[in-house]
Amino acid sequence: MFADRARIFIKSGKGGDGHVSFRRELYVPDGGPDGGNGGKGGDIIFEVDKGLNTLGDFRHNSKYIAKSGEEGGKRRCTGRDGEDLVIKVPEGTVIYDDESRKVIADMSNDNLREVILKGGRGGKGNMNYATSTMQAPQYAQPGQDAQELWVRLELKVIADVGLVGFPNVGKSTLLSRVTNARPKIANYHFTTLNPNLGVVDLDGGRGFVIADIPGLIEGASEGVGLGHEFLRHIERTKVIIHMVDAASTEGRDPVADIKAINEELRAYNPELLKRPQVIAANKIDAIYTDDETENPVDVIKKAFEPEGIKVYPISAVTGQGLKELLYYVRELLDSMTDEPVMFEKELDTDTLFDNPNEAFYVEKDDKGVYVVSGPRIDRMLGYTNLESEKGFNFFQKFLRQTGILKQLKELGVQEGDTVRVGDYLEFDYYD
Ligand SMILES: Nc1nc2c(ncn2[C@@H]2O[C@H](COP(=O)(O)OP(=O)(O)OP(=O)(O)O)[C@@H](O)[C@H]2O)c(=O)[nH]1
Ligand SMILES: [Mg+2]
Repeated sequence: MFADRARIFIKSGKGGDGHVSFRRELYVPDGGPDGGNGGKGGDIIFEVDKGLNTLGDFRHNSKYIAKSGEEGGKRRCTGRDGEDLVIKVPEGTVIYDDESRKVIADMSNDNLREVILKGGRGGKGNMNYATSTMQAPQYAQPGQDAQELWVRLELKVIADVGLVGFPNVGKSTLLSRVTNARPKIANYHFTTLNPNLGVVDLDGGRGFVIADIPGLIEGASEGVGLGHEFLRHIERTKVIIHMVDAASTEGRDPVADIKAINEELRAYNPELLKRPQVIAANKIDAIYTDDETENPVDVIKKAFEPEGIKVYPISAVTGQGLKELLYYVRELLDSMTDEPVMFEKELDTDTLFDNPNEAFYVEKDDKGVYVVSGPRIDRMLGYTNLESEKGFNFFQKFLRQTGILKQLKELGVQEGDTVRVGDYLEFDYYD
């Protein structure tokens, strides 16, 4: 079944707990602590599968949970890491946070694989906690919590050109005529129920992809007809072919139709109206005029060419005028950047799991080391990969936003002083 939207629950794996145990060997009295570390929980990873073209599978399964890390063992055994869960989606899938509706990731172009939720860090076993004063630590660190989130997936197909217009104006006929696609064509409204994609091959010019979507009608942006549901499929397109029945075979007024559809585009997303548009005045083979009536193509031209929108008279059935239309579309595409249209990340999931109510402490120990610790710090370290540039930037921002930097300064930190964050991370302080 074709589906271009889904709402699913995702959860990473919890970190395995650290273990508490002591060495017990024959002839070795008072063995030291040897409880191993817990394993890391599995990540939730989204990956593009170019063979997929629908989100239909998500209709059957809406919960995706990665494996937890295993508990550490005796004899310094580290628990096994939980397996990552890789969720395959079609190219062009945009992932939104369900609650805020912010974009988490756009799985298209170069972004073919992204970790969306990180598994919890494994807890440290008690082998890590022996000190000169504490020979038999009974404490091991618990594994870090999993992250969980409801997300919305929306497939926004990847096409250069979008084809819009009222039902029955001949959109699918054009697609079938100029591309390899074979969409359903019939003389009734809403023949097309799902978007169709087709590739145009042009002699002497680069080809491009056209998306044909179900017909729009007045009030579509409020849900009339098939609604504006399918407009998401032209959000990535760079040029819009606006098709109209110039012959008024159903008695409609082409100029009023074009205005009505543009109004729906604006209501859905004002950006759509900023895209270059070309009007395809279709069904010219069926236009009958006498001396009294003006040719409807001229009427359309008078109405829209002063606004800079070109009008191409065509017949999708006979093929008349198609070449000129397609070469003009190619020209428009060539005048624009090659940059693919992508949806920018608006929400870093890491920030969702930073809980400002959790405690943290900033203090100076007796050796002059500045120590930053507490549950909020442990949590942050668990989801931040300091080895990546992105993670490191996040870490710096975290230090600033939480007020940790300010507190360090108040305690008198100087350039070159040692700062320890959590149990293990140490660095020299530089402003
Ligand atoms: N005379 C004439 N008829 C056409 C032309 N183009 C399409 N038609 C007819 O118009 C009817 C509708 O064509 P479709 O291509 O299914 O229209 P559509 O815009 O995709 O319609 P929806 O999918 O319902 O929105 C069919 O009967 C076509 O044969 C044309 O250039 N001339
Ligand atoms: Mg159609």
